[in-house]
Amino acid sequence: MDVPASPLQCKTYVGDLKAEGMKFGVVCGRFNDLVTDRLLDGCLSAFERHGCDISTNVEVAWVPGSFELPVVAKSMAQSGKFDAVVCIGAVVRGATTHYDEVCSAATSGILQAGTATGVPCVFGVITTETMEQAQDRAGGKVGNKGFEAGTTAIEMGNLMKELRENGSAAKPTLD
Ligand code: INI
Repeated sequence: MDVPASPLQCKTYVGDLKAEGMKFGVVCGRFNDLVTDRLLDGCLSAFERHGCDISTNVEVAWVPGSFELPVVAKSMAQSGKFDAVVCIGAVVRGATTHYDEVCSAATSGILQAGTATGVPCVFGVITTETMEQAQDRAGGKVGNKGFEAGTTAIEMGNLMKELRENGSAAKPTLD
């Protein structure tokens, strides 16, 4: 990966996209599973494309909806087994009156799971006005946001490892 130029030759860290030997947790919401199934496929193909053996190094947990993603993500992160955790969900405004609550609970909960543990917890939740827009982002005309979430997990997992080994980052908080 190209590393952006650093001013004054600072030490610079960028996570690479090699996933061989890395371990990932994935939490996937069943709500709107026509979409989340496709996002999960995209995420897993990103792991495979970058060298991860998904049959041994990836665990997938299904939850009812996006609201439930954070509790499982935090627990997976605290297990100490994973380099990163990906959260996958699809919140569609057309289908719900509590869109804003579900979005904000998922967003702040996933952020908190990552910052509290030091294990990257990736936001692979798409939030759209319509089901068509959601499908566009799940392998349709706007690409697959699950694939992007997978590559983000690889980059962030490698960055944290590199910072812990050669830079300045704390070990993950496991309790
Ligand atoms: N969960 C979603 O992931 N997407 C949605 O669009 C959605 N809607 O429409 O309500 C949704 N609701 C369920 C929610 O995530 C919880 O599972 C439920 O409230 C139980 O806690």
